Amino acid sequence: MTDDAGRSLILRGFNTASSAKSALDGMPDFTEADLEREHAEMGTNFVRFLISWRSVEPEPGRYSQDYLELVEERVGWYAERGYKVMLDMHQDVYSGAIDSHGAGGNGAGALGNGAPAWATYTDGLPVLDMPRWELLYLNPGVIRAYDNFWNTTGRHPELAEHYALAWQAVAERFEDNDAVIAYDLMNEPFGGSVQGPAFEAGPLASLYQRVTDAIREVDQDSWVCLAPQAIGVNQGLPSGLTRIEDPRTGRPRIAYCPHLYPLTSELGSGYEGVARTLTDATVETWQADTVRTAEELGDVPIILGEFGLDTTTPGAREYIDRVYAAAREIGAGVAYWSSDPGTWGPYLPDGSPTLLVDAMDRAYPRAVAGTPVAWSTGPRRLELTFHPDPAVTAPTEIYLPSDEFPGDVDVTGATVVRWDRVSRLLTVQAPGGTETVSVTVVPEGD
Ligand code: IDC
Repeated sequence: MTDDAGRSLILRGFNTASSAKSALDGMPDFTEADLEREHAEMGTNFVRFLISWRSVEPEPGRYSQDYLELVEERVGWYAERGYKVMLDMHQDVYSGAIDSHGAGGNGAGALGNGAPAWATYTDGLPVLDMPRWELLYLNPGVIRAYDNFWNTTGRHPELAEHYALAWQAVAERFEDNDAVIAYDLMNEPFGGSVQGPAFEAGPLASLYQRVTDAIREVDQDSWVCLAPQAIGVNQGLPSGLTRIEDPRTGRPRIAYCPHLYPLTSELGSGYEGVARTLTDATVETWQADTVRTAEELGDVPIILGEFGLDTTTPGAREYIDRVYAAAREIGAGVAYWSSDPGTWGPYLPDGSPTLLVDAMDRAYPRAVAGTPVAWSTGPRRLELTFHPDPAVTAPTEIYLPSDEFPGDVDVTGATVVRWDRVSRLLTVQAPGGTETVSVTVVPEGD
């Protein structure tokens, strides 16, 4: 993905936040001061910001500008700090109207989140609470709600149309907002009674096409991000998602944004022993499958939309480093799940940091004046190789954390434009021409 100056973006940030799912106003429990702290302590440049269909379209055909106003206000906080935003139409287990009393509950016993109550049809089939939230998907009432949404039942062709038009209302609002660069069309799609490639190449691809077309009627430039079926693909199985046409003029702006949750870590095993071997195998196959699907979709950019774990499990730091390395190798952006306070997140409810803060606060190139070929970081070292794009005049931007780069820096392979020790941003200009550029940054005197 590129910014307005044509630079390739390397995106690092959080999902913000799970707390938005059940909030009355749909907003995450996350203040501008929280963002300020995140920015200062971890140098992130990206957020996967959770929005929901229920908040966008509270009644059929009525799009809440009050809600979009609140989203826009938060987007403004990110924009002020130079972040890029991906709006994620989140859902888990279909809808907040899914509760153990069937559809149409008042939300107090909500088991899911996402779709509005008026778009939730469980047809009276049972829904029972489960020991793990993921198992809620197996409820007959939940499966039926999806079958109605995808119109597998043949009774609700209107729901997909509503979904596409809800997205169009969002895109209309953010079309000229430079910070919002991407739309994640649906969090973790679930096919109800149609599963696997039959679902991904069928109803899911049709919905994605329909939503993409609706977005392009009002927004030509934002990236449209496609997620695969979550079950299986999150755990490293291949996706059967097929290509979506982008009706915009110029190069397509489609991206692929899978998640990664190896079964071993999901079930609470530490990243050690046999579990570590299995997790490594999962990460490797996930990486290869992700690249293959991105090629299938038209050689599109990749964003790892979610990965995360309880940072107190043994080996958590190594696992996090392992996933960032995997993402780096395939040139993928990353949004960690999630910024919510707790042991999965960067801060505990009392505000004290977890090991994630240090794991996240690492050197990375943020915006590259050309096409990145490879980059890597060692302790107190960053190396970046790229093919410069002579049409891009803006400098290459590199983030350097304070613990490894406390003072001045030595740069080889490019000229320093500016090193700002407060924002931790180094900007460099490559020599002119189209020769491959290799930049190395180390602390001065190393
Ligand atoms: C989880 C939240 C948890 C909540 C659950 C259901 O952390 O508090 O009870 O959702 O709403 C995903 C989902 C993401 C999950 C996350 C972690 O996209 O919404 O958040 N996860 O379980 N897929 C795999 C993992």
